[in-house]
Amino acid sequence: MSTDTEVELTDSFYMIIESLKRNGIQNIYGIPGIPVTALIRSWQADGGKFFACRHETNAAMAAGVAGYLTGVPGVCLTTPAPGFLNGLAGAANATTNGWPMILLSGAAQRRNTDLQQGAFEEMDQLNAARPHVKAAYRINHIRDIPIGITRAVRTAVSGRPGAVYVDLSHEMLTGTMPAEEAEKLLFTPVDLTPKQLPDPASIQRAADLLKGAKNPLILLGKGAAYAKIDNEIKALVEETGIPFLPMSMAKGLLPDNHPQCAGAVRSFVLPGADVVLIIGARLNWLLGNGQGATWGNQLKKFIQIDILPQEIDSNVPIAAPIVGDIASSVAALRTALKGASKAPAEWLSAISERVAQSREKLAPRLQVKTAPGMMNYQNSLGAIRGVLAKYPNTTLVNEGANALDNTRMIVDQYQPRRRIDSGTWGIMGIGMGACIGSAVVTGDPVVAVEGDSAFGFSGMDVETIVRYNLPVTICIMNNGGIYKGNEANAGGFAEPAPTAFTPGIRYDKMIDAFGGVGKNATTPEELATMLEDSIKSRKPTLINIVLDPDAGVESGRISGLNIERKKKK
Ligand code: FYN
Ligand code: ADP
Ligand code: MG
Repeated sequence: MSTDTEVELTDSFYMIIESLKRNGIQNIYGIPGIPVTALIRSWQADGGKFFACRHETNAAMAAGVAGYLTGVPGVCLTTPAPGFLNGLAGAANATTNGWPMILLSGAAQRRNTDLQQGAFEEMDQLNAARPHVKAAYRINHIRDIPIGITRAVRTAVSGRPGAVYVDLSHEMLTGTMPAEEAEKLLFTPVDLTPKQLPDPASIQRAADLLKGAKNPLILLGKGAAYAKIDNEIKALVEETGIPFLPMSMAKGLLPDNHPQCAGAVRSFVLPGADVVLIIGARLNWLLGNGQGATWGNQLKKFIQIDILPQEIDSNVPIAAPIVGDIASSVAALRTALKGASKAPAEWLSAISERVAQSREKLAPRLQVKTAPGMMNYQNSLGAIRGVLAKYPNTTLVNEGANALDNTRMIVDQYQPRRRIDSGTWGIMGIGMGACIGSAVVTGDPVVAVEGDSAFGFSGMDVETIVRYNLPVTICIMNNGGIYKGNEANAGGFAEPAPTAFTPGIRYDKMIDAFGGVGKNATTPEELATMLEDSIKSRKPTLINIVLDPDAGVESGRISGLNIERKKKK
C-alpha cells in the first residue's frame, strides 16, 4: 500500500499485458516455465486467453496460422533456450509463408549470457532468431515495452507479413517503474496496415497487356486470400471472364466449382496461357520457378501484384509489375479494365470442357469398393469430400505426402481461408498447431487430414485439443508408413525400413487416453458416418483410417525432387 511519501509502482508484466492488448492481441499460445509462468498467469487473470500446448513448435504453428487467418499477429510465448528454439521453427515457417506472428521468449540474465558464464537456459537467442524472422528485437527496460511491442506488431503486419522475435530480457522482466509515468507511456497505435497504393502507370501497363491477351489466366495465391478482399477478387474474375487457378491455400477464395476455375486442368492452363496475372503468389518451386515444363517451356507475359518490390523479377522477368497492396491494386485494375471486352470465349470453353472431363475421370475412382481395412487414398478421400461439401465452413488442415496431394486434388473448397497446409516449405509438423490456431480464431469446425507420418510431428498436442474442447476432427490416413507402409529393409536385415512404422497402429486409442472420441474406420461408409457425427458433435475426435499399406507412391506428386542413388556399390 502506498503512503504519501511512497510512489506507487507498476511492473513489467502489467506493461507487457497492456501493450499487447492495445495492439489487438487477445490470444497467446505457448508453454509456461521459468521465467514466464507468472507472466502467463497474470495474462489469464487479466482476461487474456492462453492456450497451453505440449510442444512449442505446435504453439508457434498455431500462432502463425492465427495470424494468417485474422491479419492480427499470432503470439507465441516460450521459455528460454530449447523452448525458444522449438518456437523458432514455427516462427521461421510463418516468415516463409508470409504470416504475421510474434515469438516472445523469456531469456537468461544478460550479464551471464554475454560472458558465457553458464546461466540457467543460457543462449544468445536474439542472434539465433535473426536469420529466421523479419526482425529480432530485445526489450531491455520496462520503459521500452510499449514501443517495443508495437514495433514488433507493426513489423509483423507491414509489407509482406512475417514473424518477429522479441527477447524478453531477464533485466526487463524484473523491472518496475512509477505507475503514473507508465500510464503515459502506454498507447494504441494508429493505422497498423496503411494502404500501399500502386503507381497508376503500372496499372495502365498491366491493363493494356491483359486487354491484348488471347489466353489470359489469373493465378491466385495465399497472399490474395490473406488480403481479405474476397468480393473484389470475385468481381475482377467475373467482370473480366478470365479463368483462374488457385494455389493450394487459395483454394476456396472463389469456390472450386466456379465455372471459371481451372484447378482441375493445371497442366493445361499453365502452358496454354499467354498473359498471367499473379495476385499474391510467388514464382517459387510450387510454380516451377516461373519456367520450364510447368509453363510449356515459354516465358509468359507475367503481371504480378505484390507488396514486396523485390519479389518482382525474383525468378523470371515480369512484364508488368504492380507493387502495392492487393486491395488497392485490384481496385485500381478493375477501374482501368472497365468497359474492356471479356476474355476470348474459345479459351474459356476449351478449359471448361477439359475441367468437365477431368472431374468425370476422377469421380469413379472416388467410389471404388475395397475390402474392409484396405481403403486407398481415392475412396477414403471420396468419403471425406462428400461430407465436407455439406459443411463448407469447415477449416481443412492438410499435411503429408500422398495425404496432402490427394486431398488437395480431391477435396473441393467453397469458402476463403478454409485450407491450411504444408505451405511454402512443403513441411510436415503443422498439423495440431494449425488445428488449434484455426479452431480458436474461427470458432468453426476443423478437420485435419493427416498422413500417419505427418501426424507424428505434432501428435501430442491432441491432448491440448481435448483439454480446450476444440471442435477438431483428426483423420489419420494410416497406411503404416512414409509413402507406403510395406517397405522392407533394403539390405534384407531384420530392422524395419526407414519409411515403415509398426503395422496396425490404432491412433484412435491415443485420443481415448486423453478423454476425446476415438474411432477406427475400415470402409468409406464408416468413415463418412464417423466424420459427419464428429463435425456435428463438435467433440474432439480422432478417426484412424485404415488404408492398404501399399497405398501411396514415393514422394507423392513431387517425386522429381527426390534424389536417387547414382551408383550402386
Ligand atoms: C485438381 N485436379 C483435378 C481436380 N483438382 N482433377 C479432377 N478434379 C479436380 N477437382 C488435377 C490437376 O489438374 C492436376 O492434374 C492434378 O489433379 C493435381 O492437381 P494439383 O495438386 O493442383 O497439381 P500438382 O501438379 O500436384 O501441383 C504442383 C504443386 C503441388 C507443386 C503446386 O504438387 C503442391 O502444392 N505440392 C506440395 C507438395 C508438398 O508440399 N509436399 C510435402 C512434402 S512430401 P494435371 O492438370 O494433369 O497436372 C515429402 O515427400
Ligand atoms: P502461394 O504459396 O499461395 O503461392 P505465397 O505465400 O508464395 O503464396 O505468396 C504470397 C505473396 O503475396 C507474397 O509474395 C507476399 O508478399 C504477397 N502479399 C501478401 N499479402 C499481401 C498484400 N496484402 N498485398 C500485396 N501482396 C501481398
Ligand atoms: Mg503414411
